[in-house]
Amino acid sequence: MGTTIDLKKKRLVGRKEIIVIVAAVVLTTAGIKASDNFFSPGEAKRESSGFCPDEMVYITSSGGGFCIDQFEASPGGECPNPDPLSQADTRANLDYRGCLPASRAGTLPWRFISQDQAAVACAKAGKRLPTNEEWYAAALGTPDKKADWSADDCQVNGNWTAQPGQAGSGKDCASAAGAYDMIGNVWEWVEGAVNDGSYEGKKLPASGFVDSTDGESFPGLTNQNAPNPDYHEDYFWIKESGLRGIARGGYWSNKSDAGTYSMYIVTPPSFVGSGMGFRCAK
Ligand SMILES: [Ca+2]
Ligand SMILES: [Ca+2]
Repeated sequence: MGTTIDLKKKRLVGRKEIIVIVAAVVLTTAGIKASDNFFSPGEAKRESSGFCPDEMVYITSSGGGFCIDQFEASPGGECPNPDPLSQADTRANLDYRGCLPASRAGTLPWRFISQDQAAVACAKAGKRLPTNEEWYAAALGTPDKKADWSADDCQVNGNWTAQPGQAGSGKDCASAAGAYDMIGNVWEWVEGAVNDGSYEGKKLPASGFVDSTDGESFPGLTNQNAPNPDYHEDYFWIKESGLRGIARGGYWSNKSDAGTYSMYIVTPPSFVGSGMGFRCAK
């Protein structure tokens, strides 16, 4: 059986744009659509330089790759409340048509925003909250020190000049993909909720130090006795009754408990707080 694939591309590089023209895609193999081919992981990776908007970084994933904000989200320039200090401030921002979340170094993270409101904020920018797995993939490679935090490290011990600090303050707090502050500064809402201790039918372990993952970016095992250095001493908090939102990474005061494996599944999706923020994906 013959397969003919004729894929010609030209790149036109403008000021900030890379326009990829797929001149011809001819697939004669039954069952393979052109879109499947174009967005296969390898293909998407080759296009990564032009794949994501400037304020996002590209994450390789088995699902085909995606973009995530490089920084914790902050209220964009048109927002009436650049530093929300209450849920009412957040409501006013979301109700203002021109107010979109931004991803920029040197801005304060948008706090006092619930998980549900964070999803709205991302949608206004044509984005969405990252899934739990996407957030974890984007955080991989972030250096996670267990002591002696400096101003260049992730903020987990009040080690920047302000709490929370401006996004990107710690020059060494970047993941392998180049996303900043995935550990510390503010917790970050991700998509999804846990009901009575279970996520999509799977019972999650009790609160404790992380001892493994379950292959889906949740802890598979935890222990109540000792931090595990192989999991960067990260801690998993969960309330095993009721509906709980999911936040990741820790905040400015969690010390070594914070990290890429750390999760906070304690508050309902409606919760807002001073140490809880978000970032968007698309
Ligand atoms: Ca963070
Ligand atoms: Ca840690």
